[in-house]
Amino acid sequence: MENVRLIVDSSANTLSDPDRNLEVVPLTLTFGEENLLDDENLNISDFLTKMEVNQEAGKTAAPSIQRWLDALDGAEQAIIVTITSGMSGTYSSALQARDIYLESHPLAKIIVVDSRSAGPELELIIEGIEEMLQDPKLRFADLESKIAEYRTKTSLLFLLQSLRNLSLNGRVSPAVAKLAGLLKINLIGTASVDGDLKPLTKARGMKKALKELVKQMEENKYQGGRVIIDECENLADAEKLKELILEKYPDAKITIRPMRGLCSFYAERGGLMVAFANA
Ligand code: X90
Repeated sequence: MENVRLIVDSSANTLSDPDRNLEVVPLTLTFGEENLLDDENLNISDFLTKMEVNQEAGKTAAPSIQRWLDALDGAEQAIIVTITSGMSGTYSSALQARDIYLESHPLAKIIVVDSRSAGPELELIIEGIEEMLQDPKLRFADLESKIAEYRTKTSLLFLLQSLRNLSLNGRVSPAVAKLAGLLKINLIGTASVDGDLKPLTKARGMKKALKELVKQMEENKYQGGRVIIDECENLADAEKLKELILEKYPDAKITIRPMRGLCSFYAERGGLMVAFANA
């Protein structure tokens, strides 16, 4: 199927790419008076330093409806994939934009997918959709259920060394926020069915934490397919994790990418997010 525009928010850690017909809509990051757009112009390592020296907590905001409308402009068929509605207003602003767009473009077809996840799992979902679109016989009307089915095969795990920004911004429950006070935490967690942060376990030391991630992948029925590891200033551990996965699954297809602004803000320095697909 041709001419389907793919639109994703910047939590997917990806950049707009005309060759993929892919548009990325930025969230906003705020420190004091300063608003930064999470787009290709953002210097992530400056931004991380700014975040660390900043005394007051930063904030983030979902894309405005207008930004979604700009991304939809002129599209006859589009699929929007957003960060989890369980932790952000991004999905809701995309739904509102769709309704407004359809008023002026009544024949347009737009699907909005709530990923119930963040980061690399959004990229996996987009890749899955790109594969579906290769089928010339596929009808747009069948896409929504196909995407829902594909989503049952993708998962997200993450490793966080700090929960500071998540708890200061009220994005985790008070019980989870309590963990943030612990020093040198290596929290391993996953996206819950509702798309909230779900802690699974804590690990002492990075070596154990990486082993634990692989163990959790196995428990989540990983069998050696596609993996995307997103890292926040932690390429070294991302590469170690890749090696550990390849030791057990030599055919695994693994990509490592740097996080963009939104995920860097919440996962913080050292954080890893791992998305994988089951056979
Ligand atoms: O301002 C906004 O609307 C954006 C709020 C986003 C909050 C969550 C970002 C999470 C990023 C942290 C670890 C992964 C947890 C994912 C659970 C679904 C990364």
